[in-house]
Amino acid sequence: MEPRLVQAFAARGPIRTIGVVGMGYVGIPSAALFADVPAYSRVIGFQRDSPTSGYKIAMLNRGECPLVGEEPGLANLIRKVVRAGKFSCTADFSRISECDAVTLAIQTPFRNPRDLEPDFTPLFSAIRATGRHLTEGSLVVLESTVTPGTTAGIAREILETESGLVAGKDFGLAHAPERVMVGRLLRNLREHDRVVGGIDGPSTGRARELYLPILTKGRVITMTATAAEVEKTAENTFRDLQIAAVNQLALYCEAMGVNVYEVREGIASLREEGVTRAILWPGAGVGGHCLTKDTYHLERGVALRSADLDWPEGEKSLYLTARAINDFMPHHMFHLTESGLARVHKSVRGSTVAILGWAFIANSGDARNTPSGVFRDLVVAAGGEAGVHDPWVDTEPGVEISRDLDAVIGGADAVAIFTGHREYSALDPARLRAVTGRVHPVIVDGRNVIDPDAFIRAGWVYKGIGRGDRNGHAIVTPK
Ligand code: SAJ
Repeated sequence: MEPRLVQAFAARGPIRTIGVVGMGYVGIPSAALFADVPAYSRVIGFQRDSPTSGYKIAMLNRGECPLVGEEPGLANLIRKVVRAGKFSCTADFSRISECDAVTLAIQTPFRNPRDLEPDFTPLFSAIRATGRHLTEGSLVVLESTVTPGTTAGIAREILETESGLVAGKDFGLAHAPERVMVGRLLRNLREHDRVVGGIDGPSTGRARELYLPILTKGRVITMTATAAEVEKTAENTFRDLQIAAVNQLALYCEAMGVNVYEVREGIASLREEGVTRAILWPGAGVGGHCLTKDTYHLERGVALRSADLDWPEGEKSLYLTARAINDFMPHHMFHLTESGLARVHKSVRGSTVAILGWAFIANSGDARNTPSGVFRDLVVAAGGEAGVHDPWVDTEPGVEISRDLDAVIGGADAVAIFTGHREYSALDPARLRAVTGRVHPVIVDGRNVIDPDAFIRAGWVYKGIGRGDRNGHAIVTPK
């Protein structure tokens, strides 16, 4: 006798109508790709008609893309599927009842950047709205990054309570984490392997059936729902760990008078099969909305099962230590600035510090959880003046960001490079020193984008992350 859920899927027949809840940077390209699959007859995008996002409904129904920034191919694909009548958007969640499968891609931001508690409210209300209109034989897939245990736990409970149906018997439930990068959404969704985990075998199989048609190069990797949640949070935890490992090495190299980039080149040269070292790059800190939170999701997931965890007595989680090291880097940039100013008998108090780069990542306008913000707060708290330059970021609430480099550097006692924007790799040391109007201005390189010797020769006091070989240099007064 086939399990009840297999029978329910069979009675429903192949997936034809798909619901995508959350018209954001994941939901929109997903919906467009599903709608472009001939085997799928219709895709309905569900979006709350809220003051901040309701406008997307009308835009999408006109075949327009509401996402800002360059997303190759996306605008044309949306226009194509809307004109073909295969994709439409609505705020009417009762139409979930028409869907054979429903995916939810709702942001899980922090309540506030300090307390690292994720705000699941938007996601849970979307799950509730989905449950209210769920029908027998359908499939629900969570795509948001969540704490391991959420899909098979609270999400399942909400869906069952709202629908009166039983997960694993009347409807399928799975987790399929997104791993897209802004600027390459369609490519990532088509080409990245897709992790898919159901609460049971039939749910996994049905979710695999859902995603397979949109993959061009990627394959589907199946596992349980909780394993898929662990995989997603761990893939970013491991990246954060790799960055922390090289940041720690940079701090050690500074203390031992060594150039971390020479050391890094040697380590990276080990490329033989099985002995490769995936050494990344030290820097002024780790920002963004992935690496700054996913470790805490993973830690929260295991904390819920701590009774079953075997762990060395008194030892802190390696992953939380990595977070602490990466979060220390903007503080280290502040210490380098202080020691640079001290060499010319100045302190941060009463000094002007120019911050070059507000975005958390090079050549981007994305400033979410930027380390530059931590540094700016430290300068202001110490009684300094902070100016910010960034050629990519438009606006930031409460922060004045200038696109005029000379205006920000003019009168600066110190300049701190926080983001590796391409505009900062060709700075002219002599000209910039003249712009500061200082005899020995301080430059602190947080992304290894300038030539220390060129700036030292031009009369700057140089400090760089990982540059133990230069940070104590003799001060030169150009002729
Ligand atoms: N960073 C370093 N050193 C490095 C790499 C990054 O300090 O060697 C810093 C960056 O300056 C930035 C932060 O870490 O402040 C994050 O950089 P990132 O390149 O990891 O960019 P994210 O945060 O957009 O990470 C995303 C993630 N993708 C998803 O979650 C879908 C991550 O899993 C990807 O590995 C990463 O993009 C990527 O590889 O591009």
